[in-house]
Amino acid sequence: MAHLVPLNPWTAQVIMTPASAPVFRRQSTVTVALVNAEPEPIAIELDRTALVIIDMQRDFLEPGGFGETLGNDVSRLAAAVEPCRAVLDAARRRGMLVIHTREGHLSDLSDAPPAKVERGHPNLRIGAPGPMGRILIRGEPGHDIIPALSPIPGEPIIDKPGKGAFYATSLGRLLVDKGIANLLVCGVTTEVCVNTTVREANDRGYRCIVLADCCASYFPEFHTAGLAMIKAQGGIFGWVSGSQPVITALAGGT
Ligand code: C5J
Repeated sequence: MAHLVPLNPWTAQVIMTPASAPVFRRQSTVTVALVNAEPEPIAIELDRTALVIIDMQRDFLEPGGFGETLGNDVSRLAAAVEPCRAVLDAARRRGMLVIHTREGHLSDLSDAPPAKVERGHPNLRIGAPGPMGRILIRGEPGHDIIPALSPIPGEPIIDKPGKGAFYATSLGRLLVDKGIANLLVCGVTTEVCVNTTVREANDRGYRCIVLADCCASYFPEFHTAGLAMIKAQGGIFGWVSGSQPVITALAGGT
């Protein structure tokens, strides 16, 4: 069903996609989609939106990596992979900027603060040898993004030494250069690197939409709380949606 609704400054053209997600077009080439989210739906300019996939690395999702050395059940993160892949496919179809991040350190640990390295069992610390190479070290097999979500040529990969993707990286510059205003955020873990990145992005003025089923935690209660903290108080750090509303929004207006 298509309606003509006068929207100022948008044009009168409103297209209802099959899933009833309205897509508004402005007279320029800007396309705006309404994403169903909490605490409320949010309209985003798709051309000014990037998908950011946080740390979907073997070190966090597979046995023998950093996550497991910290005593976690890594199988808890598996549920996020398929929804994340579906959103990644939709973003690629749309031609949207897709950014992958990886947490990890230089092989000489010069970018790893002792306060971070010293935690955990001495034989299993960052830089120690493990079944997927040295733990959380760039270039080692465990540092790779899992095959299901492998970056393709042209998709930036941000290597970060911290939990937040802005700290000591080129992410901020990249987003400014690409004119990005909104971030669709997926990845692991919800309460650590996803939350830290969203908070950093929020302070820098980005609208962040976190896709709940595309994120996961070793602690289900932290996943729930992590999302609740983002969307509380009128969306104090951002919005929370899911893979399906975002896939619908990305499919609209083509
Ligand atoms: C953690 C991350 N949990 N990517 N890193 O240490 O969330």
